[in-house]
Parts: sequence; structure tokens; C-alpha cells
Amino acid sequence: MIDRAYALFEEQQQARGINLDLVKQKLQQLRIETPSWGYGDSGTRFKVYQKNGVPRTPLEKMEDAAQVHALTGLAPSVAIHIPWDKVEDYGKLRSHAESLGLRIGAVNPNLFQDDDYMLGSVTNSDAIIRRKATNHLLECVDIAKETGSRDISLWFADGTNYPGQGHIRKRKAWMYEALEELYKKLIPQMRMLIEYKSFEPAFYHTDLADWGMAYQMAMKLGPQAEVLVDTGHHAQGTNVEHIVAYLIDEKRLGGFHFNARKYADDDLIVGSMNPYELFLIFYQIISASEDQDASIVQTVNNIAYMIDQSHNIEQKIPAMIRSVLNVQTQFAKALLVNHAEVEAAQARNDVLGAEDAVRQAYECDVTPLLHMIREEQHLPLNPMKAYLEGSYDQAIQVRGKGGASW
Ligand code: AOS
Ligand code: ZN
Ligand code: ZN
Ligand code: ZN
Repeated sequence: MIDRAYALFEEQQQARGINLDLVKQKLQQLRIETPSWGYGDSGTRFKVYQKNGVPRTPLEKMEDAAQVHALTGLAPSVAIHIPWDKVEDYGKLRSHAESLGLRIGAVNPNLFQDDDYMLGSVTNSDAIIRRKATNHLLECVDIAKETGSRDISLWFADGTNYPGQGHIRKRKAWMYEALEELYKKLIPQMRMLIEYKSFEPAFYHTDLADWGMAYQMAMKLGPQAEVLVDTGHHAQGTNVEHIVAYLIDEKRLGGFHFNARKYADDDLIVGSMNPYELFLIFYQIISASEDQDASIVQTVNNIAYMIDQSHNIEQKIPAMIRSVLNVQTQFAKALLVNHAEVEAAQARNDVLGAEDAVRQAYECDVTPLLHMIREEQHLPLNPMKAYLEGSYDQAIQVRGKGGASW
């Protein structure tokens, strides 16, 4: 059955001029990092529902993440959040992850849960609080050394709620000061990824509100500072794939936080609301991966694909399986764009021809391709079904309620 479906798919793609060997090779290389906090309980400001079987410790979060990787072959690393994942011995956390076939990914400092940070962390007008916040950033570099992590992933809740509340330009200088201190502490193989967000929790101004501000900070800091695009952090209607292409071209796109949104930073399952946007993001990335300029190709190769979601009502592990599969599906579709065809249409100013060449790939059913890839890697053809039919979910019920919350 798989073979017959694949044979037909192969025939169709060959007719479209697609080299499937290359497509399969790129699909096999796709790696998506899952967030430790996505396995814990989370919610809204109204309620955090406690689910049965949620991991109680950072070690248990790794065990859940290992399930996602074992069934999909896509998610070999896990991002951690400090202090949510604070442990006595990070070497032990690392070896536990490694024993499960995982590695620790990005280290996320947390500068938004301490009462001291109500009016700002690194941008607080109180120098003592700024020092405390910056020290936490520096501590995260030490943790990253122990966990073997490459990236420090930075998101600041810093901002104000009312006009006049804060001195915007002073806060900008304080932000830079802290980032610079962190930058100087990075070892050569490390990067800092700067995330931006238009609003929330601050509703009047956010210190790093958009990609331009994050980019400018990164430019001033140096080549180890790059921008992180969280797909939910833009105003409605923003062309995210344009930002992606622009940052790649400037060699400053460091990574993604994938999630979906309907209204704002909803942190829903990636690909659940606007799969075409995700496809178009990958279309830009794959197009850049074929660039003549080796430094553009290198930028693309270093992009960290990370999930950043809050699973408020859904089962955590299945939600994460759904997420990485959704990313894989849109990535696979984007690999089917015939770039020569698009460029030929662009060259003759054939607007509809160019649009058609891109959309055609999106409209292809990639199920036979994904089944083939999974079969070749000895993975279950339907990882979600395999999880739901397996015994892991039953086994973790003994953890009870009241596990880790984000
Ligand atoms: C917050 O909106 C950001 O997306 C951050 O990446 C945050 O650190 C993450 O969502 C964990 O809370
Ligand atoms: Zn994020
Ligand atoms: Zn988000
Ligand atoms: Zn967010």
C-alpha cells in the first residue's frame, strides 16, 4: 500500500521536476526542539488546569520529551527554562537526557516571575534589580556550559503599561547594557537569540517590541547575537515570512519559536491555525538554502527550529507529537516548490504563474512521502496513533496531579 502510494507520488513529483532524493535527504535532517515547559501544566490568567500524569521534575519532562522523539524521530533536543528547570546538578540532567537519546537545547533565562521584576528586570529603574536580573543571565551561560547547550534564548517581559511610566530611552540603554554583559560572557561556540514581542504582559510599550529592535541590538552586540522569531509575536496581518527572508539575508536569523495563534500570542499547536503561513516561512528558508552565497546557506543551516507552546486544555505529549508532525508536513510541502519554475515566472513578470508554482507545492498531499520516510527510519507510520495505543500514557498516570507548571 505504502509502496503503491509512494510510486504514484514519485511519478507526480518527477513530472513536476522535483528531485525526491534531495527532498528525502532534507526531510531526514529536520530537527525540532521541544520546550520543557510544554510538558507541564499551563493555562491563562484565569485558570491553570492540573492534569493527571504531568511530569513532576525536570527529569520526568525529559522522559516525556523522549517519547516524542522516539515516535517521530524529529525532536532530539529539549529547551530548558531557568528556574523552572532548576536542578542541583545540571551534569546529571544532561546525562539523564543523553541516556534517553536526547540532548539539552536552548537555555531560557526567566526574568518575569520574580516579584522584583514587576516594573522591569534588566530595564528596571532600580540598579539593584537590574544587577540581579543581569546576574541571572550570566548564571544561564554557566548552566549552558554544563548542559552543553549552544543557545541562550532571551525573552524579556519588560515594558510599561501607561504613558510616562518609564523612561523609554533610559530603558533601551539598560537593556543594551545587560545584553552586552551577557554577550561578553558567551564562549565562541555559543549564541544569544533575542526574541521580540509586540505586547503582553506590558500593554503600553514593550522594550523589545519588534524584529527591528531585536535586530538592531544584535547588530550592535556582534555576530554571536541573532534574532529569534516567535510566530505568535506580531501584529495581525504581519508578513512573518518577509521578516524571515529579510533576517536570513542579513544573516541574523537565529531561530524560531513555532506556535499558532488566532488573535495574539495564543501559543496554540503550530500549524493548527494558519498552515499556509508556516509553509511560506519554510519556502523562504529553503529558497535561501540554495543561495550562491555560502554565508546565507550557513545561516540557514544554523537556524534553531523550536516549539514554544502552552498546552492548556490538551494532553501534553500528544499535543507535542501533533506539533512536530505539523512542522514536518509543512516543511515537506515546502521542499516540493520548484524554485526554477518560480524564478522563471518572476523573470517574465508572470504574477499568476509565480503564485501558482508556489501554491502547487502546498496543495500536494505529502502523506506517501512521510510514510516512506518513517518506514525507512523504522518509525511508526502514524506516531500519534502509536502513542495513544502504547503503554506510556497509562504508566505516567501514577504521577498523579499537581506536576510541574510553567
Ligand atoms: C513569551 O511570550 C515568549 O514567547 C517566551 O519565549 C517565553 O519565555 C516562553 O513562552 C516560556 O514562557
Ligand atoms: Zn517564545
Ligand atoms: Zn508565542
Ligand atoms: Zn510568546
